[in-house]
Amino acid sequence: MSTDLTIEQLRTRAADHLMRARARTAALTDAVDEDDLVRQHSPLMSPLVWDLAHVGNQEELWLVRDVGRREPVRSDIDDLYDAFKHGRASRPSLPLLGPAEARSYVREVRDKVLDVLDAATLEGTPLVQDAFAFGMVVQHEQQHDETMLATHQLRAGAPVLDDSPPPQAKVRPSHEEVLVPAGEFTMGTSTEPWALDNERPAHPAYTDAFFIDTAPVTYGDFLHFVESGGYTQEQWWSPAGWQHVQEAGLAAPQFLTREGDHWMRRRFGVVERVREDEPVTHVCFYEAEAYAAWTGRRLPTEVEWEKAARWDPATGRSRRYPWGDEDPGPEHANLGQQHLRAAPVGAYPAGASPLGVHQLIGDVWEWTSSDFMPYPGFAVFPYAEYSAVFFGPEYKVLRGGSFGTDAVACRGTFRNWDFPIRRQIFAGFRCARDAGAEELG
Ligand code: AVJ
Ligand code: FE
Repeated sequence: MSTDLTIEQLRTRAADHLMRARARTAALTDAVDEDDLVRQHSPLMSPLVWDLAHVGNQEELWLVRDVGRREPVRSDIDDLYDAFKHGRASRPSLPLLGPAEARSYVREVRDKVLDVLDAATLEGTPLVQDAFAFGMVVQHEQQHDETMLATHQLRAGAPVLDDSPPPQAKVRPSHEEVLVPAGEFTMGTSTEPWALDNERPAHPAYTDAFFIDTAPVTYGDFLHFVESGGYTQEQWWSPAGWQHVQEAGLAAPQFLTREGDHWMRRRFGVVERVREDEPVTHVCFYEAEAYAAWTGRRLPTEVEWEKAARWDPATGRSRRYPWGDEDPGPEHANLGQQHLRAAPVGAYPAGASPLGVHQLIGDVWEWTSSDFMPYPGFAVFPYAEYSAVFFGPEYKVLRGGSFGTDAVACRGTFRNWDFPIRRQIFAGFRCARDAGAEELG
């Protein structure tokens, strides 16, 4: 999204994004029968029908009531769809709207929102400036679409989603790792109109020199660690990680099983051989950390990740994306649920950063070693429950988006976070290491 759109272009842009998000929500919820919509597929996830009405309720709160100053559509259900009032595990026992009611609710809200959008000035207050509130609601719906996609992955039963293969590898990235020199760069943003509060403001950030992998760690790489007994060797694990791997009985990435002499993977209902050159997916932070230690390396910090993704050594500027300032296209990155898996390493040479780091955007969310903390100068906007209440050491930052992340909810500055034990999300990682003095010449 560029800032120099006219008000009418902005209105069209917001309407297009609303429509695209809703088409995806509809596809994810129409793909299964009513029983599957109301059922809980995992205690970690809401029933799909909760996500559906929750998306509509957030849209009603922000766009119908707040921006539009219209009468509520259904204030009686606000409490049911407040994520802070009821944890995911308890949601199936709530008196939720049924599938037909939820569908008509989101339709009614959307009709009103399109009226509000037609009439909105889209300037004047920070909430409507550059159609921010519409952008925020679109991102919220796309984030829940990714969450619903994770529910689909957890769901038992026959495949129901379109599964088109990702592009093949076109190149082998020429180095396993690249050197990022010491120095400051600009992290975060003060200009990206739809950036969320935790991405702001732009500020100088310093790193020492470090090496970072040119590609995410693949299944082939990771399974060497598994097969060498890594999950039973305490020395690779942090104390918290070692405790977790034992308590949870982890032995391999989620959804993998050993069959004879090869590994099989269940992926959206399809059971297939693991692809060695595909980024490892569905590992928790502790598994990522242990693998990195086994190779004598570590996870990148969040600052290192963003510097590798955005810093342009030729100009000293930070780009919007690794490839430049253009919005993501299909040649740059595997985003938007176009494919139901990460693409093999080397599939997106056009998306590489100036330093030659590939696939930072799309494919898999990448665990960083950093806690989710506010940037210097952070200000809550427009509500504390998006980011601020989550700041602290319990959450680790993930970067870059996955094949299930829509481009509108994925920027070079975008920050995601989760508990270090979570692995139902589409998460992998890449490794980094300090640059020793001898390598700096
Ligand atoms: C930013 C992905 C961690 O799903 O919990 C959805 C996004 N916030 N509804 C989440 C979100 C409120 C959030 N993450
Ligand atoms: Fe939400």
